[in-house]
Amino acid sequence: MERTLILIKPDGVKRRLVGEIIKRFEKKGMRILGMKMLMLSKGKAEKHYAVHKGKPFYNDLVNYITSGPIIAVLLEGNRCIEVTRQMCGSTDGSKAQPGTIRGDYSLSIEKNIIHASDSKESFEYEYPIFFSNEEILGFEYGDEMNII
Ligand code: FUP
Repeated sequence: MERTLILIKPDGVKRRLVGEIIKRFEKKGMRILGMKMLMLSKGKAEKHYAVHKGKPFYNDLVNYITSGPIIAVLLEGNRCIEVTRQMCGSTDGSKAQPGTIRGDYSLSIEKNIIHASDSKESFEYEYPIFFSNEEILGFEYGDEMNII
């Protein structure tokens, strides 16, 4: 079963959107295998966003993601990488489709509420920055939900 990582960024936490966002993924049928609130260190933020190093927005991005608490969530579900990305919407909240998380709650490209891994490779790179393998709880949900 596919897994992905989402981060609720400092704007999402400060705007009290944590429950609203997690609710969407739960109701979609995804399993939460790990979840924590943390202040990201500068070093971990630079690692997480290494792919953007050298881009004009890189420093602001690192400063922003380290500016307040974030929520990291490890999710599991059928095709959940693509599905979470669709549910997040386009990067720029002012262009994201209504009905998506960014489309409903953001007007900004920088303060865009949420991060979600964009591929299996990204997930494999990103999740160890936030979770040790012992923190990923692969328990049975007792699923009547064959949808996932
Ligand atoms: P996404 O995959 O939608 O989160 O977006 P990207 O990986 O392209 O960008 C990562 C983050 O960089 C975005 F969430 C916001 C920030 N960013 C900017 O601030 N300015 C830009 O022009 C592009 C991205």
